[in-house]
Amino acid sequence: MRARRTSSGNSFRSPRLADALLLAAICIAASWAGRWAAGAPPAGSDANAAAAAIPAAAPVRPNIVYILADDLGYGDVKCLNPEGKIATPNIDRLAAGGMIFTDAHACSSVCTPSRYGILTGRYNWRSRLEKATLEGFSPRLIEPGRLTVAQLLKHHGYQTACIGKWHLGMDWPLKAGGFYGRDAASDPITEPDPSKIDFARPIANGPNSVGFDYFFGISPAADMRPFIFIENDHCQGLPTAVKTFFRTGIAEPSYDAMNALPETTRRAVEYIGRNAAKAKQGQPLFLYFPLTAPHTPILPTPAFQGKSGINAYADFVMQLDDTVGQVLAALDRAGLADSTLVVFASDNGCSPKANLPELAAKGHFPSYHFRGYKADIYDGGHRIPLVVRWPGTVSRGSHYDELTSLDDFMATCADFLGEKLPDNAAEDSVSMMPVLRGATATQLHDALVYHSIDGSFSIQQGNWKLELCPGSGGWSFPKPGVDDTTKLPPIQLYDMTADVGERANVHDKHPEVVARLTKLLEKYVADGRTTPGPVQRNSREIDIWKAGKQAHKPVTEPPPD
Ligand SMILES: [Ca+2]
Repeated sequence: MRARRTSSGNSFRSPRLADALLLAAICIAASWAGRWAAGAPPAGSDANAAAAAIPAAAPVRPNIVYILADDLGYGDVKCLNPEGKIATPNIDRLAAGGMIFTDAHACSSVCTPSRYGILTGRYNWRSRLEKATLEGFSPRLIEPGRLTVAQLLKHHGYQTACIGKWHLGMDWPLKAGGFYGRDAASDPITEPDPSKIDFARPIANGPNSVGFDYFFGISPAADMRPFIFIENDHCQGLPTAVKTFFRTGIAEPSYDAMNALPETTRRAVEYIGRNAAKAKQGQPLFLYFPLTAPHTPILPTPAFQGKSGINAYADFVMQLDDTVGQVLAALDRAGLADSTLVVFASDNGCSPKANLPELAAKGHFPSYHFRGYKADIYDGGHRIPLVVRWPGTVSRGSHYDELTSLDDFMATCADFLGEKLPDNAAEDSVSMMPVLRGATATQLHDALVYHSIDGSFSIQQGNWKLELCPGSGGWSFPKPGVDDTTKLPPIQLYDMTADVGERANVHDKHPEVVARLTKLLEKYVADGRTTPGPVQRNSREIDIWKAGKQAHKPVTEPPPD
């Protein structure tokens, strides 16, 4: 049941012919994109073979609630880390009612790229974002014409909403006319002068433009300007104040970051209640609920302050768990629990901002026994908690222990809808339906690719994990630009079965594995996809060695913080 490629596409063709074929593929794809945008009924296409490989089943349309924590570690939930010291009864209850994934990964170890992967089913590094994340005023990241899972579901009659932290960019109107950075092709984290932005005019190309009927939340991470709530395409008020919530920036005067999680939770609960009747009458709901916690600013409300007996981060995780409980209770009240697919995941690993020494002093380890944290190429960066509850489909108390990607969500939805995705959509997404239906010996992926904050690449196939950088690729030791890595090998190879903590770099003992995985990664990049299907074009030129080479130099100057 592995997703396998059936042809390499461009290895034997002349460049001109390859370009012509690509152009033809793009034209077909554009035609498909137009049909989706116009809301035309789905029709046959070349199959997404990942979905085609799945045994046929009658299409279903469950309600979907996707709760995405922000920077929650694998070891922060008790159901994955029994030795954890933070009580997470609601997430544990969700897991007990469904399936827990013990080897699930975000495609990246930071926020923006992981979200791109979840909503598009395409590896983040194929987008224009070479590294790092977007900021609050960054232009939209999801490419025009690219199909998202929200559009897919909307096309099948879903009510769709995004409530919470967007962090995928949107186009901000300028007082002088036009939009900031609409045509910016690079350097997406360069900030504009906020005084030039017209906050009273509609924002373009936000969540509403990629399939969400309704949006309420914030543009960037909870500690990034502008500190202001946005409803659909309008700011709620004007950011005439300056406030500090971990970082300093312009703010709407009444905005309080401590209120971000309670307010979005309240709105999510309201949304479920308000739309339950329509959901029961044939318009299922898709609520994408990306939380603002436990990302910085770590601001638990007074009701949770001190509750963990550990530190503020642990209190904040308890509040996050309570949010999960409120959503589950809303589904119960609305009579939707039995007809709803609930996903709980995190976009990347725990951040060192959680105050790791304080947590360790109480015996709590947010990355469990994995190496590293948020931003890193090590598993602590991208191996995340994933729980799926779907009564009647997913067995209670089940688990899946093979590699899974959050990017698999879109192909999974297409599969249970009975939809065949266009060739230029969800290129790296594999349906999880066989596993969800109980075939837990199924191996969904031949290999997975990971990406760190500095743009370093890693690929894992079976027990072997290859990292194309000398250090962490993120914030842990050896940190690029901070720690001298010149005495380290330029690459790392770990045996994740014998050495799950990624301590013994065995690249020199297994050159054949290094060569095989490198070749596979190069093929994945060149093909523009990892699922079977016609070659697709990446949104930028990709050099899998660039970040690692940059990190493998003597440190000559202090890095930016
Ligand atoms: Ca995050």
